[in-house]
Amino acid sequence: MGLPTNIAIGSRVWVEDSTVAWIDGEVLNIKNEEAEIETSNGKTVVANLSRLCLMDVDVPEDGVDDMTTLSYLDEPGVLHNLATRFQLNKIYTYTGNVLIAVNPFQRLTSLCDAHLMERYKGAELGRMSPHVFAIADISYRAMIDERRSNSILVSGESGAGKTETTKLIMQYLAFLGGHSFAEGRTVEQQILESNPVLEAFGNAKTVRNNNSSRFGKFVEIQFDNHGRISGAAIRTYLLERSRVCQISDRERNYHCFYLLCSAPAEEIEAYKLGDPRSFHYLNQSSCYELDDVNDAQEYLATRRAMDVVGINENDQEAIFRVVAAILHLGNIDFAKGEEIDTSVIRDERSMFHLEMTARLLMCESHALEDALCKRVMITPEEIIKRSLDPLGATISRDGLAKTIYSRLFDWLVDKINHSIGQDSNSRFLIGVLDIYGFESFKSNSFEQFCINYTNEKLQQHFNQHVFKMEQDEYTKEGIDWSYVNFIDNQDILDLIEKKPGGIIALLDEACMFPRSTHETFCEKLYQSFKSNKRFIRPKLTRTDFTIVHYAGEVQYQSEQFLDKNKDYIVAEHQDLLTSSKCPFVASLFPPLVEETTKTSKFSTLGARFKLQLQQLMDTLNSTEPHYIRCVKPNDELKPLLFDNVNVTQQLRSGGVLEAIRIKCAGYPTHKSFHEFVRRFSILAPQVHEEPYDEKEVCKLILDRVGLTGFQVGQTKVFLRAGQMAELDSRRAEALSDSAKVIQRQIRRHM
Ligand code: AD9
Ligand code: MG
Repeated sequence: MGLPTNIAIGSRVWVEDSTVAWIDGEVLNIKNEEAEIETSNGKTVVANLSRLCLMDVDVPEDGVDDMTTLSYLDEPGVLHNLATRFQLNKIYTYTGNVLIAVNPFQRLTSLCDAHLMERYKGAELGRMSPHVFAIADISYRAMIDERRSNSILVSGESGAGKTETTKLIMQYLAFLGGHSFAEGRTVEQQILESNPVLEAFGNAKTVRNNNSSRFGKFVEIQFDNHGRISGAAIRTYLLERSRVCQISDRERNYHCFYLLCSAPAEEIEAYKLGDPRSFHYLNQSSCYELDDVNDAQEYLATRRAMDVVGINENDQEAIFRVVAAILHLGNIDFAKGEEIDTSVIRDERSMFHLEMTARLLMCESHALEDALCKRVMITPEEIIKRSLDPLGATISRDGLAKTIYSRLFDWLVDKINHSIGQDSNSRFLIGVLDIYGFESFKSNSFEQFCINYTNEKLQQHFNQHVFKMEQDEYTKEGIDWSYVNFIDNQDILDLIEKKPGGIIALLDEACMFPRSTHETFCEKLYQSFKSNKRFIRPKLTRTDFTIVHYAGEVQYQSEQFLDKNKDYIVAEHQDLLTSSKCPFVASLFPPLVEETTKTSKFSTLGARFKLQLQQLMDTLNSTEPHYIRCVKPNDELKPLLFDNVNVTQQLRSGGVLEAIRIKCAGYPTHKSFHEFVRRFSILAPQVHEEPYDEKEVCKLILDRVGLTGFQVGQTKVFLRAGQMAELDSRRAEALSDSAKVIQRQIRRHM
């Protein structure tokens, strides 16, 4: 925040504004703690001094490539710099080693062509304009030179451009480490073509992004001793399962369903498909087509990409047959049976879809009907076949659809991994992480909880890294950093993942007790975290809870937490599909071994996710990380529109400002001796006398001004927060004094 002591009448300042986040203005008057400011849009506003930030008037008109060179590293300074550059199509900006990428929402061909890759190759960071290629290049160089693994972590909210950025990184790495003269399918081609395949099955249109990834992804690219790509491993996280059978208006289901409905006529005929409007899983939303996307062409492109990644013709046929089966499955409706609490297939039409589903999955239609409408209960005395009512049968149907789809997705990932191949001899890799950013909606469920948990983990990793980089710089410059405090988010992570006693552990416990409900679960949370300052019990509800995340408060609705956390497959569904005559379908449902039945009974998604996340963190911790923060300039998905308020929110939740806070806890301003002298020599006029030692001059100036707490390193001056502002205001005074002197002299000579 601002530094009241340095703000005087005439100062150029930033003042908070509800429409543009920060607006610039000039201080007209100061009374007590209140300043009167004339803003650049012609208004006069009054604001408390502590709410103002000084403006750096020395920033070049087209902004700076690296924001750490800004004299005032604060929110308005950062925002203004990004906005200025964005209007000039400069979408990339560094904050130290972190690259900030603002989504242009238009193809900027000059920013991603092959010639450009050539120019970034081996270029020193900072010689070329900021770019994703530069980050990929330093990662690659670091891997070769230091013989250690690197990782690039891409984050940002939905639609911010993570996936597009990830693809650019992969293209660049394929360019550097590719086998340019190789014949046939190369590893790098397979890696690149895995993207369209995974997108067809794991991406969907949402209100935030027409091509939203509904899963997290970590791609590990392996290199041989010559720095050539030798293998890859793709790990995916938490595919959104509910989308398969439930979509909101203006959104779509996974792309593959629409692609298949636009397939060539033979396939449509064989699978009895046709108009997507006739399928329940698609017609819950009125959106079927995407602007600028031709589903028929995409279908063929996906099939070609499948060829490249090594999915054979037979498997491709089976995959799309299963996709078709899911559409038919969704059209099976149930009606009340003759006996109470039973259900039957509703009508002829549903019967047709039941038969189609059975035919496509290659199982008996009677068996399918039973699996949907009945449950076997095993009691110590007897085995009872119980019927489900129509609602129960519908839930059972949707459960089956979700299970089949998520197994299909996992199969694809496994297949791609197998086909690309792992290089077990590879000693270094570059990992690229494309994972969902922090989410806070009106209603937040288990998915948001897991996503935000992920972001807490990554934020901690980021903070520690930024802090360590700062420390390294201090050590290099030989300055003392022992009293720089560092506060991280370990307390939130403890709240979530501590075992025993954390939220995930309590949820697992609740899932194990048959009598628990979301009410009892919440009650338990309220009791356990009564005095935890990261946990809030919201008023007016008995089933919500709020976590104070690093990026802000999120209120979670616990209704579906228990259900969504339970990771089981209904035994009837399992038996049905294990015995499918289609080897592909059967392979999606390998028979359960006794041992796994026992453990899987108590396996929960939360616990599994926690483990996956820990493995990811272990991998990341063994690499040298690089960060890219993607920013979405507006919610309309339009080019050239930069919404300050929206971006500020993202900078806050993306941890960019958090990193700045860490910097500010130490010495936020690092100025080379030369720069420092150039800017402040006016504060010690005698410095022009010989001998001229820049370091000594810097000390002299700092002495003169009477600052304390700063440090002078080997090549730079390190200033504490606010000291740059102090120096600047002294400089302004000195300049105005000397102007007065000159004026006086001029007057005297007139
Ligand atoms: V989500 O969390 O998966 O919903 P992402 O992955 O962050 O999201 P994505 O990369 O899919 O966003 O980008 C969204 C859209 O923005 C793309 O479909 C493009 O239309 C657009 N985009 C993003 N980055 C670029 C770019 N560098 N150049 C041009 C871009 N367009
Ligand atoms: Mg994405």
